[in-house]
Amino acid sequence: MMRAQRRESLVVLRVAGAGLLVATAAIHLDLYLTGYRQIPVIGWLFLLQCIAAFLLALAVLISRSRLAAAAGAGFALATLGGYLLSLWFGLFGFTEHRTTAGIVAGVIEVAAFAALAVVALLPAPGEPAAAAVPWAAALSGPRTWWLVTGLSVVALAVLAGSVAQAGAPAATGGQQGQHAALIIVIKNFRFMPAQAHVKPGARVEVKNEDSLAHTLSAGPSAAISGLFNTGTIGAGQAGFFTAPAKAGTYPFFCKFHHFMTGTLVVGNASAAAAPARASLTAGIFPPGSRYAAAMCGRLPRRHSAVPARLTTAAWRHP
Ligand SMILES: [Cu+2]
Repeated sequence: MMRAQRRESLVVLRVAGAGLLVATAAIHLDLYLTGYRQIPVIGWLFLLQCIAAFLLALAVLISRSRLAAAAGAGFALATLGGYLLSLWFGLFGFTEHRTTAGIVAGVIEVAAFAALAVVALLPAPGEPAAAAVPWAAALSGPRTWWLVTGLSVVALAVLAGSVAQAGAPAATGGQQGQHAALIIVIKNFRFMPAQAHVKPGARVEVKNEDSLAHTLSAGPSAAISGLFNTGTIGAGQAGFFTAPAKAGTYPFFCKFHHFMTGTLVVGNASAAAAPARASLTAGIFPPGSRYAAAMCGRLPRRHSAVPARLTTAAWRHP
């Protein structure tokens, strides 16, 4: 009687654990398809998570081995760990913040871990406790429940604490309705236009058409960071900033996705202001710096940091 009960509960836990793994795969696949595939490295990791979770779920169901269950439990914890790291420090230039999908995935990962850890640690009916896995023997029986429950509670507490600390996308709608001289649209992790021309002190609206939050911030060079910044713009919302009063070329980026970059050209930076801009650029970016190189590579010729006249003069009179 006891044996039949235990066998039944193990089957229920195994199916539940596999189902929860598939659920985490589905969330990652959905996020991948709705935008995360645009993120370098993270996009591939999401796809990899989806494939691995699905294969592990199949292995747990088909092989019924405790090793597969242990691998599934470990993988669920590892996925949670990756999420927490991206919340705390950012991963591969990507910083996650509080989203419903993230919280739901985190809770499901803890549940998948709990179910599969019990399957991995409890000997099947008739199986000797020490079979194949010596350390499992010491953990079988009531200790299993305490261990798994304890770890799950700790994981949930860390998740709750991290999510509470991480910023939620702020609503910036309060500033809407004011006249904007320029609209920059963010879509598919790109600023459009990536090179925007405005008058000094102009008001710029930034529309976020992605399904997750972005910022448009001056930088990443410390010399210009803080010159302008929309703050966090939630999905489908708009943010605003005021262009610098001084003519020049100002790089900007997204604080959550550092690969998202663009340039704000303030004033008539292509003709009269060219020498001024060149000195400004030189001041911001020491010659030979990474960003100076990036700027020269990215900007069209007419926005080159070196004034055209100077270049031709140098060529005519070597
Ligand atoms: Cu972004």
